[in-house]
Amino acid sequence: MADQETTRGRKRRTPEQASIDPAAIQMLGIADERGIGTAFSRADVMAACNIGATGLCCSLCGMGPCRVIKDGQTGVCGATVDTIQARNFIRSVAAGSAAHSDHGRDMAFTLKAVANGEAEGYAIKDIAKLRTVAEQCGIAIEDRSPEEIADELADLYIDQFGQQNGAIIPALRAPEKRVKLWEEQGVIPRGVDREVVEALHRTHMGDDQDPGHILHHAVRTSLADGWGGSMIATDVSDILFGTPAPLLGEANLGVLKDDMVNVIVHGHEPTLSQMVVAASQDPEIIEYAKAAGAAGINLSGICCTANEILMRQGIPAAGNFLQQELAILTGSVEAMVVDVQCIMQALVSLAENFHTKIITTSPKVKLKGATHIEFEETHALTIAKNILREAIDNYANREDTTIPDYKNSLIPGFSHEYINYMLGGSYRASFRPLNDAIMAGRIRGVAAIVGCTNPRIQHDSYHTTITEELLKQDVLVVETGCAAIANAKLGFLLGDAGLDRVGPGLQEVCETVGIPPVLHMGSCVDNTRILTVLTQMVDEGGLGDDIDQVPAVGLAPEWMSEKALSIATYCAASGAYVMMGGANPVEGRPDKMPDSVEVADYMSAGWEEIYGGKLEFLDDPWEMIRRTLDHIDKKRAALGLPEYDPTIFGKSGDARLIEIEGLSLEDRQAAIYGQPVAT
Ligand code: SF4
Ligand code: MSK
Repeated sequence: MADQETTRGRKRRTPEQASIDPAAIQMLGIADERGIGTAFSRADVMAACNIGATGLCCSLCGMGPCRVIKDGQTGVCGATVDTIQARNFIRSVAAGSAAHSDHGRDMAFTLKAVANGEAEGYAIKDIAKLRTVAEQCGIAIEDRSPEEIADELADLYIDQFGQQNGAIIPALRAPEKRVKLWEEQGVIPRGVDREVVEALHRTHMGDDQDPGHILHHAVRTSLADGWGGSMIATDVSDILFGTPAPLLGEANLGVLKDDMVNVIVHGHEPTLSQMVVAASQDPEIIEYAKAAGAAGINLSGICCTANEILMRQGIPAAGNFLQQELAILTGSVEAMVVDVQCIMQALVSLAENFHTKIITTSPKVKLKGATHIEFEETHALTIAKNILREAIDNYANREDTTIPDYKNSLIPGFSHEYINYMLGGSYRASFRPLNDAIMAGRIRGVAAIVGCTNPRIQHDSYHTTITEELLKQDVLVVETGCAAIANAKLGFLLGDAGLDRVGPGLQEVCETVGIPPVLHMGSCVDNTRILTVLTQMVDEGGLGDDIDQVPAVGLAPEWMSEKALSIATYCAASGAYVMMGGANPVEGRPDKMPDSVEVADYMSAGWEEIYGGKLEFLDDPWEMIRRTLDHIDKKRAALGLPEYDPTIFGKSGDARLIEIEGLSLEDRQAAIYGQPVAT
């Protein structure tokens, strides 16, 4: 763990205190030697504001900003601490929901362009998913071309953003009981944009000032993300670029290559990055790179763009959020091509120390000092090739490089469709085996470990500590975002590697089905895949009739973005117990300001009473582990499932085969079936 006392004292942490990743540690050492700042060093010297960190500061109007730091104190307008905290929270949820959903909107417009032959280089890759999703949305599919179906689906999806009344269609995929609960509570999103706009309206000075009422709309705004914008983003990405299935990939800075032109794509939207992948395989571009003296083009990703192309094409991930600057520090990156979200402004000034070009591509995102090559679907492939030519031209400017010799293999690509198929096979695809394993206690429960990395927490340490311990406790782990990349670097996402560190029951399941104990399910928007898995587990039967009854927990141990707050809220409103690491953004000090914990209490006990799910913030990974297991065991007991007992499993799978290997055929049969098999 990081030396928190040292951090609070605003002294610098050592690289080993700042990260547990050896590649990151090596690069942080180089940054220190060269006197180059990174997010890690800036976090050390920039102490977090205690008032802002607990949501006690309001800057919504010109009478403030007001800092409410004593019990009973109000803002100039009379706003109380709980109102100020709730308003700050919903604004973050609205921003997170907007970011995810705008991504989904852009994907829907791309689908429309592809359906009408107006998007150069794209095609509909997964026609089966197109038909499934269209049918779910009530669109006729028989005797229609994929383009006709896609055109109608795109229109329907685009309408979900501007819809004014009713319910957004993807939200109706939730379990029946959950949809009914949302309807009763009045939180079914009417339209994605409407909920985000209303969140901003309600928090304008002089509007909604009842914290419970504000948080009610925070739920609706977040559901517009998880069961709306993000779900649309995932659907369309699968339709256009293919639904992920397991393949072999690599992660960490060691994927960069000394003798090749290194291009890193960073951000979130797969539209451009998929075209850069296609362009990098174009013989003309490869020849151009060779003519520049390189062995070829080496493409890799950072953040969720990495996840998008890793799980579909096996393009390696150079790292997660906190490694964006470290990649440039290797001196080996010719171009970092960024689109939207999680892009640090510091990249431009950091890159000035090297030859790296920072290329912005989104009409929504420009960085002062960066090269802007705007992306347009109409000639996407041409633009992608132009970007790669810029990078290749920059190869001649490369000087000394230090590429850490650390990378690990992984198997990403566990879409919910693939998990379904993998568990049941082509002809009886089903979640039955997973439900049965949970019901028997072979798998104790499921944990979704997701979200960012944050320089205020030792990089990757909470993700990996929690994952390692839960696996030992027979908890199946599913992951997305930067958490997945953190654990990939640890080797848990690779077939049978790491199974020796996994509980006996889970080990049996992994060996029998042939899966890693940690399933990589994609990027931040793909948290919707986890919602779908939970829904399908409920539909399968045996684990209750709604998501809140499934022995499952969601964790974002190193979160930092507003998107993470939106994800956490929609997961809690969907029935999940969600724990976030680090400081609670809506909780002051109970000893000094009892009123300053009311909002946090409401999001925990209050939401649990209404939605069966709750949201808590904890700064101790071991407490998160303890509460995860406690919650899973309580849910098991409520379902009447046998108490978790690791001693009764581990007698099948590979372990059993090894044990009986030396026995005669008869003895083997007796060991397996209890008696020799009659012939
Ligand atoms: Fe202060 Fe009220 Fe204005 Fe907020 S809205 S800044 S609490 S006066
Ligand atoms: S990229 S939102 S740091 S997961 Fe999705 Fe990673 Fe968090 Fe960005």
